[in-house]
Amino acid sequence: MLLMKNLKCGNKTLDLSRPAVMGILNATPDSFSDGGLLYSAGQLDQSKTLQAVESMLAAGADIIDIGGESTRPGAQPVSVDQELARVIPIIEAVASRFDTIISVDTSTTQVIKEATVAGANLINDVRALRREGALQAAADSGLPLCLMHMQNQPDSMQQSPQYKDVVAEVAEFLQQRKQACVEAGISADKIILDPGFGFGKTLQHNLDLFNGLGQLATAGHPILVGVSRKSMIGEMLGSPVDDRLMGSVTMAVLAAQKIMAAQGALILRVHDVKETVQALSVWRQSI
Ligand code: 7PM
Repeated sequence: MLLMKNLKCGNKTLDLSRPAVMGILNATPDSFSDGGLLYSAGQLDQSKTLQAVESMLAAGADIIDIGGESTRPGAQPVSVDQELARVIPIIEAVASRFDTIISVDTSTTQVIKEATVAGANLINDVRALRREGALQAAADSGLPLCLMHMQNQPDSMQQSPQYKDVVAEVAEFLQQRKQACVEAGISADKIILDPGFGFGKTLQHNLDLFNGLGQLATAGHPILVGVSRKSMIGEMLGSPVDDRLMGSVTMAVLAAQKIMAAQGALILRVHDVKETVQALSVWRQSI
């Protein structure tokens, strides 16, 4: 397949001739590393939220990923209404104030539909559009989408993840979901693939997948990598979630190197935009 250097995201275009950075905006009160940061007195604080977006954009983020469902193991499930109430006003506020690509981190059909109207430019689904109606809603949106691999469900995925060949199985799953998208009328050049680091994987599975990134990229789709502050880094360093910055940035640069060697395109989903952008800038100028 032809190498894609630009990704059309609604009325915006994402330059993928170099690694793109997706900054995480967490609209949940309970995420594992930054949940509740944007809350005041139990309510999402609009001015804190817009400030967080502004600072990620100033630091060089290409995309802002807005999510209202915590996929943390054991997290409280959110109702559709709750998820809508968390993300739609933020998408509207960000779309009206900033010229950036807005990604919506959701698996919920109604959220996909309303987010598209509110101004989202990309759909990021950790369940790879497997919920009822999600595939059709994504197809109707006309937006690009990220399909992520997850073994089991968030509440059980870390109990005892098992694979015979993790790289082959994840690649096969993503290929099948891509096929389902194409059959639903979504053009292949709108599809981003993501191995889903930490979603039903042991440290060894995550490392095998990380080393297999080049293989995954050979399908010709942009690859999204989310390792920022995850427990795989915590396990390697023996460090808690507030002490994983250097490990996260190191893995971001290594992912860039691997994807470049495979002539692929990369999107990095990160909490620490400034540090990641700086590291990538130094990496790019030194190669
Ligand atoms: C608990 C577990 C809390 C995992 C939060 C997370 C990804 C994503 C997330 C990813 C794509 C986090 C994750 N991770 N979307 N959404 N890829 N495409 O660390 O790796 O933010 S949530």
